[in-house]
Amino acid sequence: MKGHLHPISIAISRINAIFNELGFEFAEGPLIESEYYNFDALNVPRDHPARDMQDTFWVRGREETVLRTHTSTVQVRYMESHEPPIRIISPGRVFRNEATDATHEAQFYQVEGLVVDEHASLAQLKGLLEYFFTKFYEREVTVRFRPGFFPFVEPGVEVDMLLKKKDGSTAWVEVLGAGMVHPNVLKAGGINPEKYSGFAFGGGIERLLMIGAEIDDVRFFHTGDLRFTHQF
Ligand code: 2U9
Repeated sequence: MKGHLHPISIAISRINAIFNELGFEFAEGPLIESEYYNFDALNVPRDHPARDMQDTFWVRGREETVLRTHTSTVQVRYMESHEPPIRIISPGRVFRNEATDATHEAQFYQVEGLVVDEHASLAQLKGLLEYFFTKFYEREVTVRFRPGFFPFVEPGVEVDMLLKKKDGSTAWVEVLGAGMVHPNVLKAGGINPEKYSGFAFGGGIERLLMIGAEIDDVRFFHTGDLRFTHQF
């Protein structure tokens, strides 16, 4: 059998293509990051549990250096060097120091998006996500927001999607986190929060694929078992 792309690589290409058409630019950044870009600039408090050794891989022998826990780092760096309007999409590998099970891996892939403009709104965010999911899953998708808390956004929302399963039943499933970019985060990126607003979203790429293909164990993606990868 001929070799082919890994399902995560296929997903990243498709995500980039959908967002590129909407005027989003692809952005990437380092996997080894400073504590500043990973936490401080994102309004994560000094005493937040996410900074614990149990949740974050700290790089031994280097001060204030981590394996990035989200790709939000890329977005802060981009804001520093670009003026609004900003529209970026940043898929990439992230790391969490936690035990592995069917829904957790110590490394996984995230996709995050960021829009900063004079009148960016939650309504635009909802429309954008509905459009994206409808394209990505190639079926009509409805999205709903529930209140959620993440330090880098205010208000924050948990994003659910109404999905028709293979057996014909429908259910709301949680797919992403999102919200309006916190003014402190805009400021850290050198953007005036009085003039501009922003929205952002983030989620796991394995999770997006697991939901679409009804896969029940995230570890399948990283074992290198060709019987799995060849199904995509
Ligand atoms: C900037 C400002 C805000 C991105 C966001 C989430 C909410 C979120 C999790 C989903 C599952 C991470 O993969 S996960 O563990 N993410 O819930 N992400 S808002 O917010 C940003 C990003 C960049 C400058």
